Amino acid sequence: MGGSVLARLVIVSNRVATPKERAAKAGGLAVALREALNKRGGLWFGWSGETEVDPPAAPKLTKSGRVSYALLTLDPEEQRAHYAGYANGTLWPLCHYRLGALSFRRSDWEAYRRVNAAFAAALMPLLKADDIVWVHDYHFIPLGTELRALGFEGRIGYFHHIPWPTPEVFYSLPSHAALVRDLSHYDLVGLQTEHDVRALLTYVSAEAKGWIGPGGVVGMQGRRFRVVAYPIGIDVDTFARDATAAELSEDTRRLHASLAGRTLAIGVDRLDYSKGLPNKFSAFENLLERYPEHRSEVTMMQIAPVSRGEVAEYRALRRELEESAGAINGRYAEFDWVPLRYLNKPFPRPTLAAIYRAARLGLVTPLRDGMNLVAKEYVAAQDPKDPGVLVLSRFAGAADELSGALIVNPYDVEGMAEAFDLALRMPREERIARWTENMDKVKACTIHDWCDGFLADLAKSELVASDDEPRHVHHPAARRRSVN
Ligand code: ADQ
Repeated sequence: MGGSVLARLVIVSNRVATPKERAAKAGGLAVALREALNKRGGLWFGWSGETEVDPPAAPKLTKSGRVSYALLTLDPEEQRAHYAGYANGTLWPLCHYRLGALSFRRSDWEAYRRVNAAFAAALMPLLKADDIVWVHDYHFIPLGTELRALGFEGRIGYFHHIPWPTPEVFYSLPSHAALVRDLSHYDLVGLQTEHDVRALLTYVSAEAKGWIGPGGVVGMQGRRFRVVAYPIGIDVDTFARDATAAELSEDTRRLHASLAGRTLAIGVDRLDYSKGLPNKFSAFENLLERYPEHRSEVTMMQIAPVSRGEVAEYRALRRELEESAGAINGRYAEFDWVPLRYLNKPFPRPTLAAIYRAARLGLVTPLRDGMNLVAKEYVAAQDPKDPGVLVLSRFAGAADELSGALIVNPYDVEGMAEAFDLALRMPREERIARWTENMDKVKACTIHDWCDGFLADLAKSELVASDDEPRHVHHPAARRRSVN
């Protein structure tokens, strides 16, 4: 039953990178998805970024080359309840193990489902029977269910960009059973790491009384699907090229002039509580306190563009960080040295590449992260002859691959300060050995491999049965598919 790789691709994601978005601004993921769509011809469907009372039920259609775009406008209250409410007020903290920040309102959950139903109803008339549909992220977990209810029988895959929590955490969500039932309507569910896969499969067997076959095949409540880890990567060649080109750039010249020979430690994270920024600031302060030899010698730069400013937790975090940065600088700054540079704005990707390359330390210390692309970008941007050291939280998905990093526990502020000190003193041979180990991993799984791997597996998956009968594990096609 294997599908043709040439079937048209339909991508669904909350934000759509339309051609208007300048190439320098678009992230690696947007570029890779656009490439996949260009290769096969396709449709990119999502939210228009706009709200309007009584919005039209049909999306706005545009086309550029082989790619069509369909953008749906939402009612403002529905959009708030879907995005700030259930997606970012409930699912985001849940999946990042932050039960203290989790808020659950039935009205948000109902709006989340209604918005998914509206997206499915708007997409359905645009679909052809043999399209391959690839749904991205936690805003759209029920989309597969809704498309099936409208009669779509083609292949649908779902990729979850954030962690999948272990069952004990997941049970805190009142709607946990419905969400996993939603996953069962996809043919393929992709997660970032084997740890995430284990977490979901443990839930499936313990709570949903499903069976697990080889190759991540799952049978549950009359449906069958696969759960597989596809660690996301970056566009390593473009990033490394940008970083090399950046050596001669005006950005690099200005940066070095401002450092006046001091060592740079860099952090780049969306301003999000999952990224562990207060702990990172405290660890830097602890470094200056316990290792005075680094005072006036190291400058830390934290780039943290503001994100989800409409959610209360994010506004509180911003205030906390402003206070903390002010306190650290007030305590340690000299008339010619500011220890912590804290910036809230986004930068073009070539500028980011230049900053990564100039930094002797890359500080990636989230409390929890699906993968963390910054860790991989930092590695790709280094000068092979004189690379910097990556300090990486064990709770980032990237820690599974980047064994050459100094792995830290972000809850252990003093331990992190010790790792920063070790990194600052690390001899060049050890830096090269660790970087080589990391760079091999980054090259082994690029964003293109990730995209092609997921789509090849989705194209191979057996079409979903329209009835609810469980198909047997011993079905010959099932056996063929489960060997991989
Ligand atoms: P994010 O939580 O956004 O992604 P991350 O993987 O680090 O986290 O990706 C952030 C991207 O934004 C990086 O490419 C980075 O370069 C870029 N970026 C950050 N700050 C920037 C700035 N100031 N200017 C320009 N660009 C900036 C979610 C999950 C992650 C997962 C990704 C991909 O939370 O765990 O790795 O999706 O699946």
